[in-house]
Amino acid sequence: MLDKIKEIREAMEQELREAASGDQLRELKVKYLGKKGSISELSKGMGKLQPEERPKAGQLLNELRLKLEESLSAKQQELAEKALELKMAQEKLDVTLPGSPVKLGSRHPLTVVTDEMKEIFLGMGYTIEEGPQVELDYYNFERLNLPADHPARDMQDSFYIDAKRLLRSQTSPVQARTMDRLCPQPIKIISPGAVYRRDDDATHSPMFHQMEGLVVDEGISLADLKGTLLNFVRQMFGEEREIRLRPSFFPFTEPSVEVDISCMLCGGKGCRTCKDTGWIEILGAGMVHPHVLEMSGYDPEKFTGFAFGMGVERIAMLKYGIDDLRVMFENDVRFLQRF
Ligand code: 2NM
Repeated sequence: MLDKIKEIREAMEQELREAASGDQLRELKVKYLGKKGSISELSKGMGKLQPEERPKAGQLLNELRLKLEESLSAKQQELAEKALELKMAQEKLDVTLPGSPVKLGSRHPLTVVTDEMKEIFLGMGYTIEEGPQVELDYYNFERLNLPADHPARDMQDSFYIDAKRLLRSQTSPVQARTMDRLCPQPIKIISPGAVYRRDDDATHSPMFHQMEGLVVDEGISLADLKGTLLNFVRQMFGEEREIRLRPSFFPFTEPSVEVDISCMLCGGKGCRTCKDTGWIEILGAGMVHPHVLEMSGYDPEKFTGFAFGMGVERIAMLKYGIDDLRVMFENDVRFLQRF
């Protein structure tokens, strides 16, 4: 029995030294410690020993079992360490290598300009109003004093959805809706947003953006309009800018004006952008027509108001010196990266 134990012990130690994988270790464990393993088999043979031999043999067998369990776990740890070392050597990272640059997107110039315009008017105490892009012709035309036979109502010029609805051709219907909602309170709003017209060339897109403004209160005058626009223009294009108002006509304002700014490229001397006039047209405006006020319930004897409207694309093109509107909607990354 003792010889047998010694024999098994030596074989086991040899095999343990030679084991090179987790699988082999598991096999050894089964071979020696399993139910039918060598050590178990020896234990079963204990009964056949002389009683005085049993304690010694039992002790040796126990030692053998413990020794094997210890060696197995030591060997297992050793193998795991080796595997990790190998893995780390193979997967060596050079953290000093230069990084590859991450491409960042940027805001679209129209977003940049729209935000800037909003900030300027918010700073003057305006609030922002939005409304539906699919609009009733009643709000888009009728409420802005455009009678049924007005040329701007031509089917050829707008995108009609059905007999009564169309894609709004301006943001003024937002202002008519706001007047309905707030009358008889005073109003001070801007309405930025997309508008739609059947146009498509280097200076016209079927979808573009407008920002209109509306102020209604007692005692509002054309001088308030002029001061407001001068303030806006100087914040947007520089403190040196001047404005000039020329008489014009819109069905929804009376009187109506077109507003020019002194050319920011030549400072007024004359250049290609201002066609040698020194002035660039940037927006339309006027005093809200008494009938437009009346249709929302405001008493035009008591309330007056001014309104203005400008194209966001046009402002952006002037600000960034862009001469073709279409680049705004082509999404060419080389163009967008400039902003
Ligand atoms: C413009 C020019 C002049 C305008 C008028 C109104 C309303 F609803 F109050 F009557 N909203 N916007 C207006 C006035 C718009 O765009 C060139």
